[in-house]
This record gives sequence, C-alpha cells and structure tokens, in this order.
Amino acid sequence: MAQQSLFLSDSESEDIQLEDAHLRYFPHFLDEKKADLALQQLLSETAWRQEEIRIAGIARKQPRLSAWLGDPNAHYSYSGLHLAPSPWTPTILQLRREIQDLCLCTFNSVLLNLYRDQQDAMGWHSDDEKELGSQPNIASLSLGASRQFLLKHKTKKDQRYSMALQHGSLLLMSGNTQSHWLHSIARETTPCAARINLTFRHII
Ligand SMILES: O=C(O)CCC(=O)C(=O)O
Ligand SMILES: [Mn+2]
Repeated sequence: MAQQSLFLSDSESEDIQLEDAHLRYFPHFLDEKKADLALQQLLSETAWRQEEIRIAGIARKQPRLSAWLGDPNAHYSYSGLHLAPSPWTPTILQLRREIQDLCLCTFNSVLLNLYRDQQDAMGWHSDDEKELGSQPNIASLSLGASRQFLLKHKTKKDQRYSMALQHGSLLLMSGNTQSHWLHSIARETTPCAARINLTFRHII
C-alpha cells in the first residue's frame, strides 16, 4: 500500500526516492530576498553556544555553534547534553508559521546549528531520541552556504545518498526515515561561508 503523504503536493518540490524513507525537498521554500534577511537576522539575534558533548565517555566541543528554542516544556537530550529551551523569537515564529502551513503539522521546538565555515560539521546520527516519538516529522530549513547532506541506510550498506541543501531550501523528513537512515554534514576541503540550519521538531 502506498505510504500516505503528510505534505501538500507542490510542483516546486521533489520527492527524494529512497527505500524506507520519506523525504520531500523544496529548493526554493524561501525566495532569495527572504532567505538573505532570515540569515542576517538569525546570525545576529541568536545566542549561539558551542556545546560540549560526550561520545563513548569522552568530552568534546561540538564542531559548530548551536541554540535550542521552543515551548517552555520542550526539553531535549542527546549525547549527554540536556537542553532547556530558550524562548521563541519573532523571526523564528514567522518561519515556523510558514513551515507548519506547508507541511500541515505542528512543531514545538527548533534546533539551530551554525556552521561557521568549511571546518564545521555534524557527525552521523539519526534524530531518533525517544522525546521525538517513533515516526517524527522533522522540517530542516537551510540558509547561507550550500553544504552536502549525506544519508546512509543503517543496515543496507550499499544505500547512500548525497544532496546539496541550498540557501532558502526546506527538507521534510518523516515516516521511517529516522529509524532506517543516518545523516551527516561532512567537513569540506574548499573554503565556504557560514551556513545556518534549523530543524523544527515536535517534542512529546
Ligand atoms: O545541518 C543540517 O542540515 C543537519 C542538521 C541535523 O541533522 C540536526 O540538527 O539534527
Ligand atoms: Mn539530524
């Protein structure tokens, strides 16, 4: 039976056809002017932090800056890090409204990541923490430099995918994507400008 889509069909979007995943990409979700403005506002308005996480018991600083915002009860934990939400800002509430209208679902929190240059990155992981539920809808908005978003299947080792997430684009991940696939942002070898990514989430 065909999987039911949560998302409105839209000629400006593309279904990314991967086994055991449900991904829809909107390359021009924000036009250039709106995306430029959002990038500048988020760079200056966000209380960016470099968090320390624990992987296999070893503490390290994350190779990027981040911020966690949301409703007051939207607490989130991963890699030994416990995040209490900062309050929503008008800029992010406006972005949330537009994304919720598009994907017909609601989000009570957002993780912002700032990749300052080509050296900043995010390792392989799934957004599969128990607070997100078993089939989370995650809306990922990208601003600034285009970076490669890498995906690999957890058990089918020949299944890999890579896509550039461009300025103003939105990637919606849902269904079984997080239970079957890992994703990452690799370091680049050539210089690149700053990039901000926002992943809107629903903490249960
Ligand atoms: O920067 C990205 O596109 C990915 C961010 C991500 O995977 C996350 O915040 O969990
Ligand atoms: Mn993720």
